Amino acid sequence: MSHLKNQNFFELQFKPDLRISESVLLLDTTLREGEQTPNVFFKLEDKIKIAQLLDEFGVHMIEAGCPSVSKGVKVAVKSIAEQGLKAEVLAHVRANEQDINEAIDCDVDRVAIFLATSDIHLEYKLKKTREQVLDMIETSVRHAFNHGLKVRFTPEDATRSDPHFLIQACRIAYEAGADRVSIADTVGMLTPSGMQGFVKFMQRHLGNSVGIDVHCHNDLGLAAANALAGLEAGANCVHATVNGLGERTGITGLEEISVALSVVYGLDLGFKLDMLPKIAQFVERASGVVVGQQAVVVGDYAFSHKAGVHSAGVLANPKTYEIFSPELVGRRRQILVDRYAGKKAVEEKLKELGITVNDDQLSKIVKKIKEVADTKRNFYEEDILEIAEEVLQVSFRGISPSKVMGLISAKVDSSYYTSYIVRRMSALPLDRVYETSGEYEIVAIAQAESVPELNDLLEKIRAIEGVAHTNTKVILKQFETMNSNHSHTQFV
Ligand code: HCA
Ligand code: CU
Repeated sequence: MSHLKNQNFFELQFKPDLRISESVLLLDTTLREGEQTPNVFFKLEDKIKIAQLLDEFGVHMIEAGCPSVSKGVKVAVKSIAEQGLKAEVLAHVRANEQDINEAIDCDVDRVAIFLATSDIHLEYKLKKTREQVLDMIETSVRHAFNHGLKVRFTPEDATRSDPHFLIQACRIAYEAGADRVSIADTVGMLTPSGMQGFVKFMQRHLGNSVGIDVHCHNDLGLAAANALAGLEAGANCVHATVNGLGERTGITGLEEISVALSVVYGLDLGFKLDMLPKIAQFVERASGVVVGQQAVVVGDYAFSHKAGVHSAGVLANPKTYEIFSPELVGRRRQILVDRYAGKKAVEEKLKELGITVNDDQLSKIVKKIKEVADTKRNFYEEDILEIAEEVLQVSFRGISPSKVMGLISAKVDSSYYTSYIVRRMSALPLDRVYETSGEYEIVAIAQAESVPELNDLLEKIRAIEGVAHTNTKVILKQFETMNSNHSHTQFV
């Protein structure tokens, strides 16, 4: 029952025959590929929480980890398999019986057995002949299948493998019991058209009884595009991680692929897209890998409009500059005011502050804003108020900035490294974090929409292992100084 929610946008792509089947599956591998991101270590509780969030979001498969990596990883895989999730739970394993037995101990639904098929991996990494590799595939897949596990086979570095050997390997895996194979673009070298050709080639030689996964690395920034191209060509499972985590530059992001499937292809796959900010934030904190401000869907700036022309358009009809509404993904749009702003944006901002003006006053305020904002990088809500006071010849002393600022000092337990705590704190939505001398080792500046939100942030800091106690000062008023240009807060 595939339908197009957004006919116009779709038609604009000049490819009305573009379709992705609504039976497409989404596999999340944040806990396996994502934990292969440099410096990432997920605690057991965090892994369970991430799996629960993903299950609630609606992913179809969760790749929970590779049990042979360590005892801790194995415990996590088993714990996730025991959660009774709707999603199919997988263990990622090498092509040997011991790895598979460890997965069997974990009670997972499926194993993803991976073994490289490219000559460069065979020669330098595996030091095995093609015959040996085929033999390992056959034996390991059969072993897992005979133990009642569903099996996916991943020819690692598939995209650099000899196509005929690749097909041979996949056929052997299929005959031994695998019902899916994964096109692993391990080094992220494909382009979208290359991926399309690849999927079609695989289908031509393997037939329709084998499901095809696409696993796209982002080394050239093409992971999401390649994944979509693969699905368009007929692959029916896509791999993703929250915030695009993974080895090196990561893989396709859950947020980008799930939203694209809904917005561009009009598919209703039952995902709770409005959970994305919460999931992204949880994984940001648990991983310590900060989400960029311009990240797709979940970045701070994803729904901010700045230039006057843009803001005016969006205020008249958000579709002028948004392909989907922020509410779809649980966000809100922001209209920014600085020297780029025009009358519409300023009028809107003043309205938010409870100030109504006539057209003449508005023009004067905008003119003055441009003058003042031309001299400095950061332009605050106080600045707008001050300008409005001057132009309107009234005092808005009763109006305080809509954001609450706090200066938070944290004392570090002597058995922890300060740098460890700073790193955890850096993943929180704080403006700045400083390591300091004196009684408190860390000082942070935070901005929140409200006092309860500031308290919430404080709770999160206190919850960091190793934070002994905190001391918070709420900032009542902020003053400009000679050097304020490099100040760090900006009211929007
Ligand atoms: C890796 C393996 C893998 C496997 C992908 C898959 C890859 O390099 O660690 O099983 O689909 O990128 O080849 O992540
Ligand atoms: Cu990978």
